[in-house]
Amino acid sequence: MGARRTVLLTGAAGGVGTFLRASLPGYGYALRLFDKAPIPGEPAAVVADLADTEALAAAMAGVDAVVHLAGIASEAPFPDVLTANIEGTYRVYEAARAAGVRRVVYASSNHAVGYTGRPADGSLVGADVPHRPDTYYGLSKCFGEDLAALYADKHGISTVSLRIGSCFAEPRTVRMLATWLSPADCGRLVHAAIGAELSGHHVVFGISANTRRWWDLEPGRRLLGYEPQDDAEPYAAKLLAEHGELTSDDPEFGYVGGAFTTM
Ligand code: 15L
Repeated sequence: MGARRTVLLTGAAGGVGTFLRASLPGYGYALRLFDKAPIPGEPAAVVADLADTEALAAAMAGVDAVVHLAGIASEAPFPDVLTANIEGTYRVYEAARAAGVRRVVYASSNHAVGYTGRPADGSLVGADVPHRPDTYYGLSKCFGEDLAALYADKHGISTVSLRIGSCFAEPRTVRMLATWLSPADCGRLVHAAIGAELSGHHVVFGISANTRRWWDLEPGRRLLGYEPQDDAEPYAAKLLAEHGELTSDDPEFGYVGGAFTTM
């Protein structure tokens, strides 16, 4: 890799994409932006669908890594999820393979394992739990992780799949006091995932160092050197005054995927 690495950001107009457009240049990356929607203030961004093979191939040429964020970010009818997330992710990997790109950072989601229950003994949920999608959306993230494994084994493209919790400017719900990924920690995590010296496919949770977390951050530390700096706890008093503590029979408390398990 050259001194200034070029990173393709798919879904660059979205929520996480917007945070990363702000943070990644600070780590020294040159960003190439791709989204089906125009991005205000970014005239050089490629405005195209992932189904536009030529546009995707051109955007992929010469990049050092891809951060694949594009797709539907919540539950949706299966045909929509199929096109945007399942076919879309396949198209990204095919384009990466054809262009000789060796590293993908894949925006997976906690919803790939959303039906995983909170351990009764207070232990942490590891990144190695089996897939238990809570929605078609979560199922598409399981597919993406398995596709990443296939392209690692067959084509030598290494992927770090980030099972992102709740990446917003601030935690919005009581559940997010545990699942929040701050924008700054998101930048730290993606930077660590782009640069990590590893091969194969690896999965880590993407959350901040939240006092109330119950998903294991250790694999991210060990594999990537990801050291989150933020904690949702300063937002607890306000959110709890508004909503109260979660009860143990509430899916927001009991399942990794929270309310997605009831959608
Ligand atoms: C996700 O995967 C979604 O993209 C996001 O909108 C949040 O709902 C988040 O999960 C979450 O679990 O809070």
